[in-house]
Amino acid sequence: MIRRLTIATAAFCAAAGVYAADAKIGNISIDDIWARSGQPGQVSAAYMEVKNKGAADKIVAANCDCAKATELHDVKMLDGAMKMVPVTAMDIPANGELKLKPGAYHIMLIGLNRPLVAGDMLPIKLKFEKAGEVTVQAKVKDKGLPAGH
Ligand SMILES: [Cu+2]
Repeated sequence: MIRRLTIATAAFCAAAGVYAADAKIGNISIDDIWARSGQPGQVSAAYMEVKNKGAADKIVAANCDCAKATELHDVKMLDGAMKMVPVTAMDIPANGELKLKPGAYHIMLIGLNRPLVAGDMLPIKLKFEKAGEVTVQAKVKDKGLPAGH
């Protein structure tokens, strides 16, 4: 009976999206993790919200076995056009948050080796400078890649 109650409570919390972060490591929690759908040979991008309850940290690397290369990218205005630029790290302020979103920081998946289909959960390994490594599950959404993603 207690076990059944626990499961019901967990399901409620997950549905309400109140308590449970999608992933957690140390003082860092990660939510709203998603990636764009795509076909083999194409590129995709992943986005998420990173919240930090501790000292400043950084995302220093990401890796997905779904792609030939996984890079950290930012989007900047260059010569009047939005262009992606690779970065070596994404800063997460102390007691603050970092949002990876379209038109800003994103994780670039280059050269997909399999189709990414809406509804799939895609594992992506993140490496934080201080907090260490954690694998998150990105939900694939049926959104193509716009210019200046
Ligand atoms: Cu990019």
